[in-house]
Amino acid sequence: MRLAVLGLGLLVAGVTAGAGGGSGGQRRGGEGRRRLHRVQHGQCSYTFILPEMESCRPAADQYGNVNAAQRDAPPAEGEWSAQKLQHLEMAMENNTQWLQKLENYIQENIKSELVHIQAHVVHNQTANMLKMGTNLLSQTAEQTRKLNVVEAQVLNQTSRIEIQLLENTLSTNKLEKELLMQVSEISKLQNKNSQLENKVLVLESQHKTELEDLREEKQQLQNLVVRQATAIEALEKQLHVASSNNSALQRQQLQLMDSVHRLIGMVSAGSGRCKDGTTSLARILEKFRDCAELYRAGHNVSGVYSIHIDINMTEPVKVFCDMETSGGGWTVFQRRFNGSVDFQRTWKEYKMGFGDPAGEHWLGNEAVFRITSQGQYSLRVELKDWEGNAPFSHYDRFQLGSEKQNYRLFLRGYSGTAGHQSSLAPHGTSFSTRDADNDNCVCKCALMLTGGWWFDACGLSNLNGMYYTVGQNIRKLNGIKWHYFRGPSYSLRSTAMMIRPLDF
Ligand SMILES: *[C@@H]1O[C@H](CO)[C@@H](O)[C@H](O)[C@H]1NC(C)=O
Ligand SMILES: *[C@@H]1O[C@H](CO)[C@@H](O)[C@H](O)[C@H]1NC(C)=O
Ligand SMILES: *[C@@H]1O[C@H](CO)[C@@H](O)[C@H](O)[C@H]1NC(C)=O
Ligand SMILES: *[C@@H]1O[C@H](CO)[C@@H](O)[C@H](O)[C@H]1NC(C)=O
Ligand SMILES: *[C@@H]1O[C@H](CO)[C@@H](O)[C@H](O)[C@H]1NC(C)=O
Ligand SMILES: *[C@@H]1O[C@H](CO)[C@@H](O)[C@H](O)[C@H]1NC(C)=O
Ligand SMILES: CC(=O)N[C@H]1CO[C@H](CO)[C@@H](O)[C@@H]1O
Repeated sequence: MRLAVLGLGLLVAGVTAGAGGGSGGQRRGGEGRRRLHRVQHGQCSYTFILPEMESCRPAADQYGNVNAAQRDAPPAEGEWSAQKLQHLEMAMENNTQWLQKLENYIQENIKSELVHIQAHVVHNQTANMLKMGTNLLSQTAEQTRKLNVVEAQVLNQTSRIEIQLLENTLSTNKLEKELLMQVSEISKLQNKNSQLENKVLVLESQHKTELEDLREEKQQLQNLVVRQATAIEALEKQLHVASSNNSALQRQQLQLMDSVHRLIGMVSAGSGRCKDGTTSLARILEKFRDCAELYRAGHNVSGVYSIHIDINMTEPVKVFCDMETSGGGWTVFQRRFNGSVDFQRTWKEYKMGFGDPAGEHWLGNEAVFRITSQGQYSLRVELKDWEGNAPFSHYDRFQLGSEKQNYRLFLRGYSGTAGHQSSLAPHGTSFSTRDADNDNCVCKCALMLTGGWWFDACGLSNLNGMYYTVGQNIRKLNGIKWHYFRGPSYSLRSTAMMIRPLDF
C-alpha cells in the first residue's frame, strides 16, 4: 500500500513538471513574431513592449524574402527608396539581434530557475503526496483500529447474549423442574382432597343421622318447655298470692317486733333476774342503726324503713331510705317536693321531727345528732329546679352538735355540681327557728326567711323556706334557696338531705 501511494505521487509529479515546461516553450516561440513579448516565470509573467514602426508590412518577409521583394518591385521607385529600405533592414536586423540577445539572456536565466523550480515542485509534491499517503495510512490504521474495537464489542455483545441465553435456558430448566414438582404435589393434594371429600361425605351422612336425632330431641325439649311454661305460669300465680300474703306477714312481723320490744323494755325495767334472757332476745331481733345497715342486709328498694337510733331510744323511728342514689344506703332527714307539709315550725318540732316519712318530712335534729354521733357520716344534698336541672352537693364529713350546742353544724370536704362552692352555712353555725334566734345577725333570720335553718347572717341557703309553685318561684327571698345553684331569690322545686357512713 505504502509503495503504491509513493509511486502514484511520483507519477503525478512527473506529469505536472512536463506540462509546465511545454507551455513555457510554446509561449516563447509565439512571442518571437509579436510586438508584445511575454515571459512566464512561475507565477510571475514579464511583458516587453517593443517600438512599432509605421508601414512595416514588409517585415513579414525580412527573413530570407528581402531580395525577392526587391526583385519584384517596380524600378520606378528609385534609389531613395532602396536606401531607405536598406536602412530599415539594418534597423530591423539590429532590433532582431537585440531581441535575440535579450531572448538568450532571458532563456539562460529562466532555464536555471526552471530547473530549480521543477526540483522544488517535485519535492513539494512528493512531500505532499507522502504526507497525504501517511495521512491516508494513519487514517486507514485508525479505521482498522476502530473496526477492531467494534468487532470486539460485537463479539462481547454476542458472548454476553450467549451467556444470557445459557442462563435463560438454565432457569427455564429449573422452572420446568419446579413445575414438574408442583404438578406432582398438586396431584398428591388432589388425592388427599378426594380422600377428605370421602371423609366429609361419610361425616355428612353421620351428621345427618345425628341431626335427625337432635331434631327429635329438640322436639321433645320444646314439648317439655311448653309444659314447664304452663307450670311456671301456675307457679307465678301462686307466687303472686304468696307475696301478697308475704306483705301481710311483714306487717304482722313489724307489729310482732314492736310488741317484742315493748316486752323487752318491760322485762329490762323489771327485776334483774332475767338480764341474760333480754340481751339474747335483743340479739335475736335485728336492729338497724341507719339505712346503710338496712341496705347491707339486702334491702335495696327505696322506701320507708324502721331504724333504732340508740339503745335508749326503744321506740323505732320511721325513716325514708334512698337505696338508689349514688350507691344507695342514704338515711333521708329532709325531703320536700310539692309543698304539702308546712315547714313553719317551732324549735321543739324541728327537734323531734314532723311530716310524713313517705312524703315531705323532717326527721328531727335530735335524731340526726344521735345518728351522726355514732360514727363518721357524709351529707348529700339533692336539688331540682323548675327547669329540670338536678344537681347535688356533697360533704365528706357532716355532724350536728347536741341540743345544748344548738345543733350546730360541723362540715368538711365540699364537692358536687350545685355550685362551685358550698352554699351551706360555715362550720360552727347554730340552728335557729322563729322561737330560737341563734344566728349571727342583729335581725331574726328565721322570721325574715321563714323555717328553721343554720342561719348565719343570714347566709346563702335555706332549704326549709316557703314552698313556691312554678311561676311564683322567682324573686322570692324567703323561698327554698341554694345560692350557688340558682342565686339568692330563686325558690327550688324539690330538695332532699341525706346522710350515710363515710366508709359505706
Ligand atoms: C509546496 O506546496 C505548498 C502547497 O501546495 C506551498 O504552500 C509551498 O509554498 C510549496 N513549497 C515550495 C517550496 O514550492
Ligand atoms: C465486555 O464488556 C464489559 C463492559 O463493557 C467488560 O466488563 C467485559 O470484560 C467485556 N468482556 C469481554 C469478554 O470483552
Ligand atoms: C294466705 O293467707 C291466708 C290467711 O292469712 C291463708 O288462708 C292462705 O292459705 C294463704 N295463701 C297462701 C297461698 O299461702
Ligand atoms: C336487690 O336485691 C335482690 C335480692 O335481694 C336482687 O335480686 C336485685 O338484683 C337487687 N337489685 C338491685 C338494683 O341491686
Ligand atoms: C332513756 O330512757 C329513759 C326511760 O324511757 C328516759 O327517762 C331517759 O331520759 C332516756 N335518756 C335519753 C338520753 O334520752
Ligand atoms: C304531695 O305528695 C304526697 C306524697 O306523694 C301526696 O300524698 C300529696 O297529696 C301531695 N300533695 C300535693 C299538694 O300534691
Ligand atoms: C542603422 C543602425 O542603427 N545601425 C547600427 C547597428 O548597430 C551597430 C552597433 O551595434 C551600430 O554601430 C549601427 O550604427
